Amino acid sequence: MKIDSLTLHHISMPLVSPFETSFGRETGRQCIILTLQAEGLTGYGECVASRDPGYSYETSGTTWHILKDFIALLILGQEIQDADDYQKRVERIRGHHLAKAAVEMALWDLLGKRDGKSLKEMFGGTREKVEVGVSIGIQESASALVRTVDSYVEQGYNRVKIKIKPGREVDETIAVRAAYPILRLQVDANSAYTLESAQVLKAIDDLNLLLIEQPLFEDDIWDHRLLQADFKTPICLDESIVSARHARYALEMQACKIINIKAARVGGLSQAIAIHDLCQVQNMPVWCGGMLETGIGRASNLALASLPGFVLPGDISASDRYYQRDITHERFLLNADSTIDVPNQPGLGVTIDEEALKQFTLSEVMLKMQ
Ligand code: OSB
Ligand code: MG
Repeated sequence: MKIDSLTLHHISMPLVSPFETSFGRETGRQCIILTLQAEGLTGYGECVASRDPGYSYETSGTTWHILKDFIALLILGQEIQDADDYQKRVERIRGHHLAKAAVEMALWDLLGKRDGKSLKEMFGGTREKVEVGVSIGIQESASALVRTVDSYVEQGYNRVKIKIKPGREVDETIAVRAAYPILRLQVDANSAYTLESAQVLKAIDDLNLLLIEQPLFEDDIWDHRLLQADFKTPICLDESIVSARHARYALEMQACKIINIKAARVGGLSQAIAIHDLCQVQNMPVWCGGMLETGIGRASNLALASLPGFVLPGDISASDRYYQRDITHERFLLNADSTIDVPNQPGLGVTIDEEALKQFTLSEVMLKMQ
C-alpha cells in the first residue's frame, strides 16, 4: 500500500489508579498514537513507550524523534507490501523496537481493512476469546495488596500478577497466597534484583507460583540461567527477550521456562509471531504481556493472544481496569470465565473516539511526502 501520510499524537491519559512497579509510579500514562493514511484508508498504531525510561530506554520523546525523523522518511510515499517489507526498510535503524512496532501495528490495521480481514484471521489465530489476568502494582502494605486482589477476584479475574521489588516481595506474596491458596498467582520484578539479592525470592519459591517474571537485568540472559537452575518456580523473561534470536538463546541456555511476548518490545507483531512459532515448536509456554495499552494496543494484544501457543493468561485486562475514558469507542469487557473477546472486525477491529483522542492530545504532527 502506498503510504500517503503519518500523523503522530502524543497523548496523556489518567489511569483509574496509580501503577507502581520496581522502576517507578505512574498516575497517568503517556504514549504516542499514530495514524497511517493509504489508499483512502486509515490505520492506527500505538507506541507504548512511556514518559520515563523505566521499563525500556525508549520514551515518548525518543520514539517521537525516531518516528518523525527516521521511520517516516523510509515509508512516506513508498509502496509497502506487508510487515516483512516494512521491517526490511527499517532494518538500518538500530534498536528502537517500540517505535518500529507502532508503525507495523498501523500497517496491519491498514492491510486488514483493505482485505476485509481481522488481525486474528491474518495471524491464524484460533481463539474467539482469550484467557486474561490482571497486573497489580505495588500497594501500600501487604494487607492493602490483599484487599486490591480481593476486588479483582470479585470482578472475575482468575489469574493475578503482583509487582514486586526488593523489600516488598516476601510478606506481600505470602499474604496473597494465604488469602488465596489456589489462585493462579505470579510475580513481576522488572529487573530489580541481582543474582545475589534474588536469593530472598527463595522464600516464595514454595508458594506454587505460576512464574517469577524478569527478576534480573534486562541484558542478562546468562544469570537468569543460573537462577533458574536454582529455583523450582519457572522463571519467565520479559525485558530480556527483544527478538526471536534472544528467544532462541534463552531456550538453548534454559534461562527460563516461560516467555512473556510483547509485540512492541520485539519490534513488531511479525517478530512476536515468530517468537510464538519458535516457542511452540520447542514446547516453551508463552503469554501476552501488556503495557497499559489504550483500546488500540489492547485490540492488537488480543489478536496476538488468539494464537494457539499462548497457553497462559495474558496481561490484557478489561478497559475499566485502566481508563475511565478510552480513545476507542469499543470497551473491552471481562467475561465471567476470565476471558476477553478477540475483535473480529477488519484490521484491529476498533474505531477511534476522535473527541477523546483530541482531549488527551498534548501535541500532534502530520508528516507527508514533500
Ligand atoms: O513488566 O509487564 C510489565 C506495565 C508497564 C510496563 C511493564 C509492565 C507492565 C505491566 C502491566 O505489568 C500489564 C498490563 O498492561 O495490564
Ligand atoms: Mg513484565
